[in-house]
Amino acid sequence: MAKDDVKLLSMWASPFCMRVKVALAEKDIAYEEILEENIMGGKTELLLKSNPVHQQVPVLLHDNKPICESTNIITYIDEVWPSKPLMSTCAYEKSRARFWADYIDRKVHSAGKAIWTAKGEEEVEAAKTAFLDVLMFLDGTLGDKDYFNGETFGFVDILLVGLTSWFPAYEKYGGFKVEDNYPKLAAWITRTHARETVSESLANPEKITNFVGMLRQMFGIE
Ligand SMILES: N[C@@H](CCC(=O)N[C@@H](CS)C(=O)NCC(=O)O)C(=O)O
Repeated sequence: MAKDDVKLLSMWASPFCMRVKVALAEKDIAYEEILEENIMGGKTELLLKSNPVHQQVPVLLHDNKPICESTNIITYIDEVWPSKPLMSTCAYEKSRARFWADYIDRKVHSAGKAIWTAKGEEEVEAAKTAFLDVLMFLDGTLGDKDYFNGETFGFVDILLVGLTSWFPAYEKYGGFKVEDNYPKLAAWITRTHARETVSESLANPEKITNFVGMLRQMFGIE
């Protein structure tokens, strides 16, 4: 059988790209990463052609066929390369995983962005409280388990772990620590970041925090 041709249109600081990279690493799929150098100032023809609707990374190109939207991409990866499944086969467990995937996708990145784009103490405080409220439900559903799926690192863990690469920036600009509020979730972050598939896929947190500082300057926040 011919080898799969897998490419990932990506951007180094994108938490959505990082989660796809974790999924590819978990499945041990070889791929070529094609970095968009200037996602804000000029997108490549390849990206515009591959994702004309949203014009965003990540895009997975599998044998030149584009697959867009990170959660959709990870679902696709799990279907096409079924060994080491990321999702349970139980319908109820699957529905729970999809529920939390949707919650993470709707809430986490936008609540985090509200922190670093907030202006003035009051706005920062409100954004911080709202972000911690979002984490409260994740901490609650994780409970005493090692991973969201139970004993094995899976779909929900992968969706969230990419986004955690920006948490140090939220903590810096929101003036809080996840571990002071949700030690179990903080322990999950430490546990998941220790996995090779994660550590090799996530960008350096300091570099991301500096990048966020640069965005704040660009947006006239500081
Ligand atoms: N819902 C999308 C979000 C992707 C996204 O926000 N990508 C950003 C980089 S983090 C992007 O391409 N931004 C450029 C733009 O929106 O023009 C997903 O899950 O893939």
